[in-house]
Amino acid sequence: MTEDHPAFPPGFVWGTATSAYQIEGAVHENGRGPSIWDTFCRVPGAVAGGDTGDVACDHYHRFQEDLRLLAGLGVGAYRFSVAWPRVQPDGRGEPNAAGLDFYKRLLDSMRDLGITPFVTLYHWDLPQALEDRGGWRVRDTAERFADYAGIVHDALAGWEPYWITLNEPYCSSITSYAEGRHAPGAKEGHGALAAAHHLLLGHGLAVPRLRTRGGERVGITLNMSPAVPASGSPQDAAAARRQDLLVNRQFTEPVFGGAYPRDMEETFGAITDFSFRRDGDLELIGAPLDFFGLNYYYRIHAADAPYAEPDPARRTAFDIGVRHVTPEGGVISGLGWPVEPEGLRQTLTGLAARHPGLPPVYVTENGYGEHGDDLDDQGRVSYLRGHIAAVAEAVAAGVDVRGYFCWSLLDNFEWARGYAARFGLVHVDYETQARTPKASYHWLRDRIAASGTA
Ligand code: IFM
Repeated sequence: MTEDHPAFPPGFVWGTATSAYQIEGAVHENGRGPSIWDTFCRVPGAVAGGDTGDVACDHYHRFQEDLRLLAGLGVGAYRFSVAWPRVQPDGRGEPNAAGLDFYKRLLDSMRDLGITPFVTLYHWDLPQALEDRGGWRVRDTAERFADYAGIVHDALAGWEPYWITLNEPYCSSITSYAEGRHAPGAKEGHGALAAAHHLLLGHGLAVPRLRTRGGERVGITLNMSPAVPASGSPQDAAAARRQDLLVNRQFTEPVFGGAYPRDMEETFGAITDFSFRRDGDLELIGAPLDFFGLNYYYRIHAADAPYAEPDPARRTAFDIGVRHVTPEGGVISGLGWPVEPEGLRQTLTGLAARHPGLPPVYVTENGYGEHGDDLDDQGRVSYLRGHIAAVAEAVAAGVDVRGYFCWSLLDNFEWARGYAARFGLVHVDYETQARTPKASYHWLRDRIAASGTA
């Protein structure tokens, strides 16, 4: 085993990941309804450059070309998401057959190429009609999500995908309903924590709908950022623990431990009475899964800081008295994120130690963001090299990691950062929609070929 070619078990899956709103475009085609992101993109100042997902990478019309790029990379799997507003334009009721057809065509082509689908059911594009009725703040949305999951399962199960219920519920609750940076742009305390709970409940209600045939593989994807105290002070240690609760444990503990962490009350008790929790919810949320999807990008170096809102009862759920500190002397990505592959190994080994019943893990996202059009993206190559080595170290330490998906196949709509931030292995010229593989594409292709896992 060399640094460049650390060992992976036979059958280890290599893939790339994307999501519907970030690449598809075609927002008005074949009966698709509006999502909260269509609405949010129209709010002045919400998205850099006033960008929208209206056209994005035009993947809806160019998916065959994109699948050829995937095949050229030599991956065995592709993770994409289904757009709920294509399937149920109002988020409820009869399915829109034309919306489902797109995914059937995509899956047919993937089958021809021998690429295994990992299908995410919710990657943040909530139908606007459901937001108008309260969005994830209300319990009904969890029920609607389970219905939608059942519809997609019945339509697409024949292609035998791996099912991922949610992508990063932290972002679709805290970033979206507390921090206000993502759609629908709310800044709330109780509402954001209710959203987090209802997302997890939606996951729990969806799992049995995805297991009607037997043999299905069902999981969830959480984003995790280990929280490191910025100094040796007890104040910073406490800040790191609050940060860890907000981003990580609020989600991992109910899913893998069947209970919310005890410090939820202490940290959030002033902004919510947790009345959105009901008997039986945790049994649903904590039901066994077939795999866990981990998205890892960076560690958070947390320092104790004054709360933005002095009145505890008026705080948002994001306001936990923590300041994120950039570590001195370290490598920083083009988006200002610390590049610390050790954090990925730490997350994997830590999870396995804390949850002995942890199912097999797939790293369902990991990637490097930057600005600009550089095709010789050596920063990304270096990031991928380090993080893939970190996965190999976790495997060597005994963690059952079965796959690695790079975010992302293509440059795409990076949410509030718009198109200026690029994560792709393949460059997209948004004027012409020309795709050009970057140095990282060629590096990863060679890395996969050298792994001997196919
Ligand atoms: O682009 C996002 C993706 O949608 C979810 N995970 C993080 C990526 C990079 O920010």
